Amino acid sequence: MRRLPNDAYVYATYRLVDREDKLKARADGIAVGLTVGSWTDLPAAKQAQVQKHCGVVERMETVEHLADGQVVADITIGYPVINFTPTFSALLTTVFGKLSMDGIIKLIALHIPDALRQQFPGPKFGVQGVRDRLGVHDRPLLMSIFKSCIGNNLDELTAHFTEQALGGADLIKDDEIFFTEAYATPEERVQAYAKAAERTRQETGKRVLYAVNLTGPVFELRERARRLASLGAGALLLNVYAYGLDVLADLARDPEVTVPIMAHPAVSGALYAAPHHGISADIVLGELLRLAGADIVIYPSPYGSVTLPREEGERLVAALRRPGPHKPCLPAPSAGIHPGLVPVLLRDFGTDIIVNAGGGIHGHPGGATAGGRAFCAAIDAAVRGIPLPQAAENSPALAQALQKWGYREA
Ligand code: 1AE
Repeated sequence: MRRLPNDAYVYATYRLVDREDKLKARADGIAVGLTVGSWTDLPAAKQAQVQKHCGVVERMETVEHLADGQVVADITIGYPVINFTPTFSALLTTVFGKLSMDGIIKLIALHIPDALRQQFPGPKFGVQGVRDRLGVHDRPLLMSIFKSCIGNNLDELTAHFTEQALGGADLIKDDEIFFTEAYATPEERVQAYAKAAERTRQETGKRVLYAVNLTGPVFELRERARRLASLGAGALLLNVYAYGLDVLADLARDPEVTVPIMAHPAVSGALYAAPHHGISADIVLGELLRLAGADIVIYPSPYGSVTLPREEGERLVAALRRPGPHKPCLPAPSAGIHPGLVPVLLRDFGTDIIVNAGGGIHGHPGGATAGGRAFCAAIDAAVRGIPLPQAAENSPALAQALQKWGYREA
């Protein structure tokens, strides 16, 4: 069979377990089975016009010999770009559809050539666009997560918003678990918080963006996203892996969705967390979310309550920033973050990040406003290379936070 040029293929690398003498047949089976063929010979698969759609085995490498005679191996398959439409349903079903159920196998690398990549939306705003909206370019951003939203009425929620805004947060986001509209609809929240944000701006001089949880039936999301943007939402929060990557992509493509989109990682652990199954975290939360158009990507940091190992987090962030046809996204390392962790977050992920905290703000002994101030002091100190205990001498809020949660120096 004649090979197409390299940039005419999507390359997927799988780490799998099999007998070494069976690897070649397994690789051929994947290349043909996920493109033009099946598990058995089909006459149609041999026809000339079909051949340009056939997958190719690019590489096979044994990584480890196991005691039972099997091996761990990496197999790279090239899938012709002409087989795809620019949708995640096409991409994922081809490279890891039924294959994801075929024994011990994990998708560990995915290379998409620019010709296909640029047909996906990518972020509309990216790092620069989000920073421009806030007018903040020289430090990490601070995001505060609403905690205890459910069961509060609009006045109570607005009071919580105001407390967070007064603490100095750049962004305030809904908790991803906030769905009920029994007490206040997203539309009501957006309008009430926009007024509250204007009031706090008079007091602090700081702009704050509210990221509203985009919820409801899937076919109503587009209209709702447009409406929330026009009512004054600062950003949209989307539980991407609950709704689907193509939902995010279609929102990102829509010119009337005029605000940044923040991807929450809810449910994604079911895809990436198993060591020998699923898809690597850097693909799930890095590569695919950027391709689909997330401006901000929330992911577990290496240090807090829900964690992702540091090397995996670094690979994920590299995928959000790698040069290519799409704008880079803002990483938001999250879960169990308190002010004492700010120096290590900056050390590992740089200053183009969002420091994102819920409990670390609301659990501050002085309340949410003091919690925000403690983070602002920690971010300022970390950017200037000042040890946190030294910075705490001038910030009672930071001193209280360090006393409660401790700290880690970079
Ligand atoms: C990785 C997701 C983190 C998240 O969704 C969340 O709500 C964190 O809250 P805290 O900061 O752990 O209280």
